[in-house]
Amino acid sequence: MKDKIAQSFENLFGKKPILAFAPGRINLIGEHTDYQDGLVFPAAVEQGIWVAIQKNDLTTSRIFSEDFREEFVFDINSFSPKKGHWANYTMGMVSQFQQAGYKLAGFDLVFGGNIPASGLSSSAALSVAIGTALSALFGLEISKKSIVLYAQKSEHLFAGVKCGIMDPYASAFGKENHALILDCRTNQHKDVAVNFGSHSLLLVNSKVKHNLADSAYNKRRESCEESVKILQSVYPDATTLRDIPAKDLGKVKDILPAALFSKAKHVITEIERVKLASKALNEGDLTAFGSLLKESHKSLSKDFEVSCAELDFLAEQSWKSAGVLGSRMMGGGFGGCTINLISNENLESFQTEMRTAYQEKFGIEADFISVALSEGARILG
Ligand code: GAF
Repeated sequence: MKDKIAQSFENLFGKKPILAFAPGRINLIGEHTDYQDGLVFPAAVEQGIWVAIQKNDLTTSRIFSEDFREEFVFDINSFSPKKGHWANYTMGMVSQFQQAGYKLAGFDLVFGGNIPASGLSSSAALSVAIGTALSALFGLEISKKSIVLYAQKSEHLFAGVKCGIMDPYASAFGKENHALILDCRTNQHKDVAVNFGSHSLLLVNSKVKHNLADSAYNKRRESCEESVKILQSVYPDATTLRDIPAKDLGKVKDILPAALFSKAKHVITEIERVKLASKALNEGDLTAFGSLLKESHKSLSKDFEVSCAELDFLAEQSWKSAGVLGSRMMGGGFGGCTINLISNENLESFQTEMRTAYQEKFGIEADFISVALSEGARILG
């Protein structure tokens, strides 16, 4: 893919580019906690987005999407988001750099990737790859953390999704064979060596992406914010659900309306599950780790209501399959993938069974994606 993107750039613009890469991510556990200052446990994967870039002595930027086979041109001093357009991720990052006071000149850019499913955060990978590329092109030496924050803000302002920090952070800071426990309050992380021994992680791609996922995502975030406002009458110092102790859930239930309580309960208990999962991994207790995945799914589905029939089916089938320690929906929800922890000797039979069952139920052929935990964003030369 790297060579393809470089070649495509040379064919289009007749010069050699700088190449940047940023990976997609998985998340072991800790879903919908990042925008409530919680804990998450993601990792970067091998697949990602490549960006080829070079200056062009113009005040316009010409960007080409290898996947859409389409060019988009914008004036770097005057542009605005175009609803639903892939160019928003580039324009959004340019806008963030400019707002931070960096002077950019025109550039040409080609990008493309090999992220095999939705839910692995190709948008964050693209934004981080573009930020990494722009920083190198203009010799800006911007810190990874700033690029992460720009990517998050860019997604808010140009794509309209009020995402948390997890996805660009994992894409920027991933480390081979490690996941990262990220504290989304301090934006500090700890690398955690991950070795599942005789077990492996396998993603099952539901191949569905339900409409309105973005607006539903924003609504979930709003409902958490609404809960915090109400809870401030009893917890005056609380700024997010991170500040509500899990042991107080009984009390919280009496304060919040039922619909808000179930959402708040998910976030509060999911943060606890991240702590327990990290402890379980540390102690090599994969059974406990797997049970936490299952609890996480139930909470995301029943309490937070971000699953869908296809994901519920895949997770529930998986719980019944031989050799499976745990399974849950992964990422924002409403489609995408489940993440499964499976004994190596059952990997084959699991896929056969699951493919048949999913096909029979939904008429969709599921994809299976094995994942290797990998390095974060980088310049390739
Ligand atoms: C999406 C968002 F982009 C993340 O910030 C996070 O909230 C995730 O959904 C759910 O955990 O990937």
